Amino acid sequence: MGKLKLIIGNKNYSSWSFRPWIALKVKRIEFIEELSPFDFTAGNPDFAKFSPSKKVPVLQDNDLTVWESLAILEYLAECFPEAGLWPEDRADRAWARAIANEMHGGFMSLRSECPMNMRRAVRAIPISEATGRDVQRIVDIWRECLEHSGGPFLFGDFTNADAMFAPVVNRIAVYELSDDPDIIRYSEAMMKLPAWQEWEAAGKAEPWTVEEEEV
Ligand SMILES: N[C@@H](CCC(=O)N[C@@H](CS)C(=O)NCC(=O)O)C(=O)O
Repeated sequence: MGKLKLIIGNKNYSSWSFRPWIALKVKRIEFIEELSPFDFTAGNPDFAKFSPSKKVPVLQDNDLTVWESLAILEYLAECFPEAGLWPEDRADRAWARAIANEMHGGFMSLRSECPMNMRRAVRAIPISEATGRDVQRIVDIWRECLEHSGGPFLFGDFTNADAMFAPVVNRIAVYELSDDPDIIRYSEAMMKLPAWQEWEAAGKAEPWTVEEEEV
């Protein structure tokens, strides 16, 4: 294995890029980062040069290209078994994978109504019933995991499950979607991570504004 390179989009908005990035940082896995900003109206033609899906994130390991955030997290877990990217216990591991997949394929309403935005001032907005149901399901998932593990992260230590939900932590905070004390405690633990702080500061300092993402 050579030096890993992670190609990401705008830190302020690219929720899918945030997932493998925060996992790599929290687990102190060395990697080179390359940011290729996206432009929603025209798309970024550069993405086609390195990404089979023309989307970010993409992980390059020498000649190997891995795309799709969850596939990247799985690859990292295989390459770095000592990092504990999935829980050690087999049942917990299955559970963590189930909720990571639920996140990857679901919560469309929340994702489209409340885009991740690291620099957004905290302000509630009216949300649809469908988004309310998405939030309730996420609250239930997190509470069940935290009750079982005791926290501070979903399965005790930080795992890929937390990485997959990291952008939702931002959405719940900036759109004021939950005042449940367990959810606030978990969100604070996530947002206090030095890796989180590093990403957020970089996102806030970016020059690009994507109107479609400003709700
Ligand atoms: N299912 C993909 C989603 C990737 C994705 O939608 N990435 C967005 C940025 S957050 C993107 O590249 N958008 C550019 C475009 O659609 O042109 C994953 O998990 O990585």
